[in-house]
Amino acid sequence: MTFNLPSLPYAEDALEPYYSAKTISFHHGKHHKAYVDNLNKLIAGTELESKGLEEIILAAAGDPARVGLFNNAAQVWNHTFFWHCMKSGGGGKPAGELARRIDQAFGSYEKFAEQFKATAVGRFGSGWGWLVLERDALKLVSTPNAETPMTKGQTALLTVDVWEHAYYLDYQNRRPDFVQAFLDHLVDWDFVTENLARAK
Ligand code: MN3
Repeated sequence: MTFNLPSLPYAEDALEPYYSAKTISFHHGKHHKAYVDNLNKLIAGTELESKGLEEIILAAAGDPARVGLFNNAAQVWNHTFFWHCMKSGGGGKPAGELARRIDQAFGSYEKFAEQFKATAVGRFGSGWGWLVLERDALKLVSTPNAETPMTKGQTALLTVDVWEHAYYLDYQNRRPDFVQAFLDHLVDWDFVTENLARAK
């Protein structure tokens, strides 16, 4: 099986002015594509060639001989998931069952947002900030580099990419401003709601 770069769920300029077409063009067209290309090279001619992406990630996780394979496969998954976490006109408070679950877990949307931001901004170096479901509990976690929640038995609900390539063209060194804009203007809560429903 050869993996293809998945199409974006919106036009490259759909998230302007909070996430520029220039950033998306490089982030999706160059960074995400490079992970796909590397993954295809690494599985070519191996027993993993016929496997699905999640199966490859779980097979390579924690294997010192397959670090490169894990990194590229997990980054393909993380980026595809990340693109769907955003939409034009997104952000702000969620509604319905998801809002109730967030209030229950964190006290209020405002407290959730504060902790999500602290988790994502506090990740030293490259990585990801996540809202996950673990044994029916909502949790905020961050992962370094390509690490992804599925290897810890957690279900990803929402993520923000905090590698510098994700925000440097638009926000330079201001990671907190990027995460704030992500929360206020970009999050697709319908996607998060679907992920939560699917996890049950
Ligand atoms: Mn990235």
